[in-house]
Amino acid sequence: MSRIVTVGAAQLGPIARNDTRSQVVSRLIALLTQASQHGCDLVVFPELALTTFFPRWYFEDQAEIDQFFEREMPGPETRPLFEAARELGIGFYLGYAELAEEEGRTRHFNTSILVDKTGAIVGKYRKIHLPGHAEHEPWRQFQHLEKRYFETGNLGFPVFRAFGGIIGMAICNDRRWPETYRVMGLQGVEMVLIGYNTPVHNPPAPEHDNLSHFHNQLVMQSGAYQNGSWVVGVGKAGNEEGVMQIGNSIIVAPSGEIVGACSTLGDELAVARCDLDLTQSYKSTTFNFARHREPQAYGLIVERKGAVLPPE
Ligand code: CDT
Repeated sequence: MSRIVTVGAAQLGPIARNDTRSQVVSRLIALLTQASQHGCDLVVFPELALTTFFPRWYFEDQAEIDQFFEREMPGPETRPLFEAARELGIGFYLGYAELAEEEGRTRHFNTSILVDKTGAIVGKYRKIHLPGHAEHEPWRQFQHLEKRYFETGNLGFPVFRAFGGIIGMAICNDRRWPETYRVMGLQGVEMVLIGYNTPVHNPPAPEHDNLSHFHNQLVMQSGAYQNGSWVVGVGKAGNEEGVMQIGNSIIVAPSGEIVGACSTLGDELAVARCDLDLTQSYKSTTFNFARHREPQAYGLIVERKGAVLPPE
């Protein structure tokens, strides 16, 4: 048996601070059109795909920050993307900054949505592992103020029945945490979609800079293998407002092998035919959770946040 989902990893080159939403959306539609020519069912765009990665700057004026956020989805500038998806019969994953009126207040989330081939939103995820810092740190070459501009996601790690399978979402830093994949793995996830913005340079740990591609691949390949799931990771690439983004977008099979990859630092589409039934040989053998997991031994994972060392 096979259940093929043809996936396009739609990497984006830099987005300038002054680029309009309409300019960016036309780039997304160009990639969607290309994906249609390759027979794609589903296209994955990066995290915060409608704007530059604005948490690299410190802003005090909330109105200035809110310019990077979407108040509705689709809104007037993003609707053409949804219409193109419907006309082409392709679904997509899109990352964006979400401004929501909830619980009587304005809330800010780093969000992704899953849109089906009819242009309908069938899933939403709000980023849980927010990296970086909340206060201005002038010593850095650039800021990473996600902890200032976003709230921690409040939707958990849901999965969705879509595209003939079980699909989950995560955003950027989430991909470095095994819990992300496992919570979805425990819901039978067959394909995890991940958008990201990863700078080559990590100011607190510059000694890791030359390992940025290795770590990107390592976490997604292990997440795929250990949960018997496809993983599609799609980044921003190239020099965005003076900060180099890694790109290195990849499509990973449940074996952990990379079966599709972008090779440039610009807008680029990598395509792979992903058989969701390939997940079964992992989910029913080595990673048969029902048979082999030992949750009674895993309590610390949810009870404890930081490491506590044993007494000397
Ligand atoms: N956007 C985002 O989450 N970026 C982080 C930077 C961390 S630096 C290692 C990421 O995990 O790629």
